[in-house]
Amino acid sequence: MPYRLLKGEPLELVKRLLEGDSRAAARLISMVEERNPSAPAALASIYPHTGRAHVVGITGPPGVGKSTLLRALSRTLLDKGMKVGIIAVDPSSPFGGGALLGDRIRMQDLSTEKGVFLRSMGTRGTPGGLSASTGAAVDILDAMGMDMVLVETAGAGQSEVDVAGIAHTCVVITMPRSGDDIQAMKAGLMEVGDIFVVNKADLPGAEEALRLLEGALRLDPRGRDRVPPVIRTAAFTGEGVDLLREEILEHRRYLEERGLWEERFRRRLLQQVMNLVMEEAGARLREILEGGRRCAHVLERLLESRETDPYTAAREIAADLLRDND
Ligand SMILES: Nc1nc2c(ncn2[C@@H]2O[C@H](COP(=O)(O)OP(=O)(O)OP(=O)(O)O)[C@@H](O)[C@H]2O)c(=O)[nH]1
Ligand SMILES: [Mg+2]
Repeated sequence: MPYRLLKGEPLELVKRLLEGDSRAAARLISMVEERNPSAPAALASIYPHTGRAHVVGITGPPGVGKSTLLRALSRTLLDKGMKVGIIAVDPSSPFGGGALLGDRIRMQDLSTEKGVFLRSMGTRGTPGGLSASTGAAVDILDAMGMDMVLVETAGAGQSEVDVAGIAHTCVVITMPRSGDDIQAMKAGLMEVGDIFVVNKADLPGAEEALRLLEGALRLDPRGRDRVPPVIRTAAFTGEGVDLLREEILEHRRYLEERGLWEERFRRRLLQQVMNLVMEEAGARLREILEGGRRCAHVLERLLESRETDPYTAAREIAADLLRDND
C-alpha cells in the first residue's frame, strides 16, 4: 500500500513546507531523525515535489575550511536572489540536531537571514556514511523550494564519497601545505570531484597545492569529457568565492546540456532506495537475530566440537536468511 494517506499534523506540516515554511522543514527533518512513524508518509507525499534543487556536495579533509567557504558561498548565492539550504553532516556524531556545535555557531548569523536554511545531522545507522536521513533532508529542502542544497560532509569514513551519490555537483576542497593530503586523497575522492578548490589561498603554498592537484587530475586515467576546474579561494577574504559560485552554476548548465542532470537525479534516487532498503532490512534482521534461535543452533558446533567457527557459521546463517532472494 502506498504511503499516501496523510492526515493531521504531518499533512499540515507538508502543506506548510510546500509553501516554503522553514519551521515546517525543521520539524519534518526532526521527525525523520527521531524515526517518527508519520515520517515515511510525509516524505512519500513530498516526493512528487522533488528534483528541482541543484544539490551540491561539499567535501574534503577535516579542517580545510569547508564550513567557512560554504558560508561565504551561501552569501553570494543569496545576493543573486537564490534560496539556499545547507545540510552539515557530522560522521562522528550518532546524533542529529545538535551535531557540529562549532559549525552551528559559525553559521548562526547566516541561518537568521531570509532565504537560507541550515541544519546539522548525524549519520546514525550508517557509521561514517550518509544515511537515508540525509537523503530525506535533501528531499525536504528541495520540496521546500530551495534553489540549491549544499551538503557538507567532513572527510572521514565513507560519507565523503557517498555524497557524490546524492549530489548533482561534487566540490572537493583542500588547502595549501596539504600536499600529503592530496597524495593520500582517496582515489574515490579524486574521481567524484566535479570542481576542486584550494582554500586558504592566503596561506603560503597555495600555488604549489594548485599545481599538485592539476597534475593529479591530468594523470587521472579515466577518460573524462570534462576536466574539472581547480579554483583557489580564501574563505576569509572572499577571494575566489564568486568564481566558485559561477563554476557550480556552470556545472549545472553542463549537466543539463548533456542530459546528465536527469541521470544524476536517477543516481540519487537509486542510492536513496538502496539506503532505505538497507535500513529497513537491517532493522528487520536485527529483530530476527536478536530472537537468538537463528544463531543458537550453531553454538554447540562452535563450543563443544569446534567443528565450525564464527566466520563460517555467520556466512552460513546469512546465506540461509537470504537464500530465497537472489
Ligand atoms: N587562513 C585561512 N583560514 C581559514 C580559511 N577558511 C577557513 N579557515 C579556518 O580554518 C579552520 C577550519 O575551518 P572550517 O570551516 O571549520 O573547516 P571545515 O573543513 O568545515 O572543518 P570540519 O568540518 O571540521 O572538517 C577555522 O579555524 C577557519 O577559521 C581561509 O580562507 N584562510
Ligand atoms: Mg565543517
